[in-house]
Amino acid sequence: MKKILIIGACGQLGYELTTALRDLYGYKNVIASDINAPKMDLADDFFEHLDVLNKKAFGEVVDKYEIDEIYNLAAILSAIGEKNPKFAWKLNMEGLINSLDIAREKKISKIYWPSSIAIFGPDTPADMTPQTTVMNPNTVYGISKLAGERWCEYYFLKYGVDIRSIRYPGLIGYKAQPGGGTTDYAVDIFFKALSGQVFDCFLQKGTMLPMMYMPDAIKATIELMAAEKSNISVRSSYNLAAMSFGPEEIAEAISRYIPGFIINYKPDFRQSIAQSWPNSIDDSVARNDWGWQHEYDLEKMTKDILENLKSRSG
Ligand code: AKB
Repeated sequence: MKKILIIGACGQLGYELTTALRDLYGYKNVIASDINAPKMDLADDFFEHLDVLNKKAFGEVVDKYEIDEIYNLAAILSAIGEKNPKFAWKLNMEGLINSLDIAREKKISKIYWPSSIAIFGPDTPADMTPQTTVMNPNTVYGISKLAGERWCEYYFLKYGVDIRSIRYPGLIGYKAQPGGGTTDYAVDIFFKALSGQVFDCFLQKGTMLPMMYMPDAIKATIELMAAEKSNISVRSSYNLAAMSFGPEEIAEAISRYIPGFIINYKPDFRQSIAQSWPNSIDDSVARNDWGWQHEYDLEKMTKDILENLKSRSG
C-alpha cells in the first residue's frame, strides 16, 4: 500500500482530507503533519510536527515513512496574508519549492498542492471565469498561488514531477475551523445562527463568490489524484466549481431552518479582496479531463451542515 504524507493536516482542508485518505488507504499509511499542535484525534504515532520551511526535517519525515505521495496544504490565506505579506510569500513559495524539490530528489510518485480562485484579480472576467484568462491577482496570497502554479507546471515540464492541483473556491465545512480567508464568513455564519446570535458579516450584501462544500472538495481532490496521468492536461491548476452565492443568499437558506436569524453587513478590508475575485467559475476543463461533478448546491449543503451540527450538539 502506498504511503501518503499530509502537510498542514490540522487545517480546515487538511483535517478532513487526512480522515478521508485514511478511510481509503488505511490509517497507518497516511502520515499527518503540521506546524501546529495536533487536534485531538490526530495526536498519535502517525503525526509528525513539521515546518514545511525546514527542508531537512521535511526530507527526514519522507525517508522515515518511505512516502510515495505528498499533499502540501500549508499556506497563509488571503486575509491573514495581507497582514504579513512578506511572511505569506515566504511560507507559500518556499513551502511549495521545498515540496517540489523533495518530490524530484526522492522520486515521489505524485504530489498535490492547492491553488485558489485568488489567482484571479479585478481585470479577470468575473462571470464564468475561464481556465485560462487574464489573472493579475492583487493579494499576496493570490500572487503566491499564481507564481506557485507556474512553478508546478515548470517542475512537471522540466523534471517530470507528477504535480496535480485545484483552484479551490471558498471551502465550507463544519469539522475544522478555516484559517484566515476571505470566504470564512460562510463557515462562521452557521455557528452563529445555531447559537441564536446575530451574524455580523464582513462582506457586503450582494458580494457573490464561488464556493464549495467540503465533501465535494475532498471528492475532487481524491479523484484528481487517482486520475490517469494521460487524462491530466493542466499541470498548473484546475478551475473547479460547485455553487456561487452572496451573504444574503446563504442567510436566507439558513433562515428557512432557523426562522428569525438576522444578518448585519459590516464590510471591512476583506470586501475589496472579495470584489477582486470572480463571481462564478467555468470548470469545464476539469469536467472533461477527469470527469469532475459536484454534488452539493447551496440548499443541499445548508441542510446537511445544520443537521450535522444539531446532531453533534445533542
Ligand atoms: C480565502 O478566502 O483566502 C480562501 C481561498 C478562496 O482560497 N478560502
